[in-house]
Amino acid sequence: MKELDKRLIQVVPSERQFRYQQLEFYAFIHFTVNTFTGREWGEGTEDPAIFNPEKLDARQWAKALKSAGMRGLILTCKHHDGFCLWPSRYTSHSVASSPYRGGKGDVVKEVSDACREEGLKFGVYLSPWDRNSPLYGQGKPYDDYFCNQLTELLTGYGDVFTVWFDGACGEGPNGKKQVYDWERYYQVIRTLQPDACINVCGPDIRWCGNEAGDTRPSEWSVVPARMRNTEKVASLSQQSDDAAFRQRKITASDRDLGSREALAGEQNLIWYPAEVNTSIRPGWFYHSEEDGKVRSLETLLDIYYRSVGGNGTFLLNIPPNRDGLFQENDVKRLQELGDYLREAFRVNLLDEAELSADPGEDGCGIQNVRKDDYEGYYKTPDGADHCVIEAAWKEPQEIRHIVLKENIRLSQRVEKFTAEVCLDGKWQTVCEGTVIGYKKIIPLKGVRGDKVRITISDARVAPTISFFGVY
Ligand code: FUL
Repeated sequence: MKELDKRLIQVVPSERQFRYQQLEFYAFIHFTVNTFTGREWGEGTEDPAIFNPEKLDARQWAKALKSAGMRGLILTCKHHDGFCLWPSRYTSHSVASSPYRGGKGDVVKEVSDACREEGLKFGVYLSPWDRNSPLYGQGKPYDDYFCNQLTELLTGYGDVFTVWFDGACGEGPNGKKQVYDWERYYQVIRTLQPDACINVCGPDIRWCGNEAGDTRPSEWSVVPARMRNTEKVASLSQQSDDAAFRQRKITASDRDLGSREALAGEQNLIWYPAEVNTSIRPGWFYHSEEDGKVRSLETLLDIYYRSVGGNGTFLLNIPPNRDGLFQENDVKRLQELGDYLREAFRVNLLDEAELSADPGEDGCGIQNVRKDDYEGYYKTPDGADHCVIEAAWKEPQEIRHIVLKENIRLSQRVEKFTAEVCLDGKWQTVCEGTVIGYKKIIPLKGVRGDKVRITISDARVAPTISFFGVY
């Protein structure tokens, strides 16, 4: 076991993965000809003349996303229908053939500019599956076409924080399937935007395995390298237009990706953190008949706690309507969510608490956990794989959230912990958990107490805590 632990903590995030994780919460924007046909997957035969979002205002999107506390946006620059939201030099199946801004429009430019103005990161979704391109299914000629499009997107619109590759691989217009040259696509991205993560069918960020917002109770970031299996992802996500698949719950067999038991026999391990992607509405694209089906504040909060607060990131889709605007129900919900989160995490009660830890420091004292950064952190001496951290107040406090973060620069180490709250000498367990990782949020229904105790009872080599918050 000890030898295994030593091997596990060697696996740490790359700089780009480390930065990505800290974005926590960001948006997906699904927008294309489907918005105008009412479909989820286009055929590739749509007339560009139907694309005319006359009131498109990317700043309205960016402002609404910021109001929710999001830090980035990923735009479907080309979905499976092959229609390009920018005037690509390599196809006429794009905004250039549409009436939008008299054929002079460029949605990718408008959106990336709005992101920069509002301080959001900008990312691209480019579907490898293209139901319009006559080159699709021909091998290298299509890969050339795809790399040319990638190059346009990665050189024309400033910094890109991610390229999001969905694995869907169906037939093209000539009935043929394409074998994607992933390594070549990755090379283009690494060369042109070395700081960008490549998600899902890529080496940096892992798809959590469903599109419903479901999460694993223990979501590990150190997993077997064979998780990076694009074929598996491809066959899974190909079914994603099927409602049953979207609602699919993670089954028992998918549950454990990274416990010691799951990793013991694995030679090749990687840092591959989970991203939870789901839509604020039933569909990825806008359908007016779903205006009444915007997910509730309660549901979104629950997904937020389980994703951002469950060692993952949260990619929430908000589809613009045919005018090119977010519908008012979505705007309202985003604002409510942001207001709730800002208020919930406004005052860290730990600022007023006395803080102690046993065992004491290893040059990395407990007082470091008061600041939410990675400069300082708490760590036990190597080999001390457990610890107790206690916060105490002079007066009882009303506690609604406990937040814990590991110093993931030193890998993910905590295997088991409990959180307890004490009132008048009586201890009450409020959480028994496994993974902390990047961040663990424990939502409470308002528990009164004058002490909070975190007991880490099992960890790989020696646990670290980089931040502790009580709200
Ligand atoms: C899936 C696609 O097929 C859906 O249309 C959507 O883009 C989703 C995010 O990925 O695999």
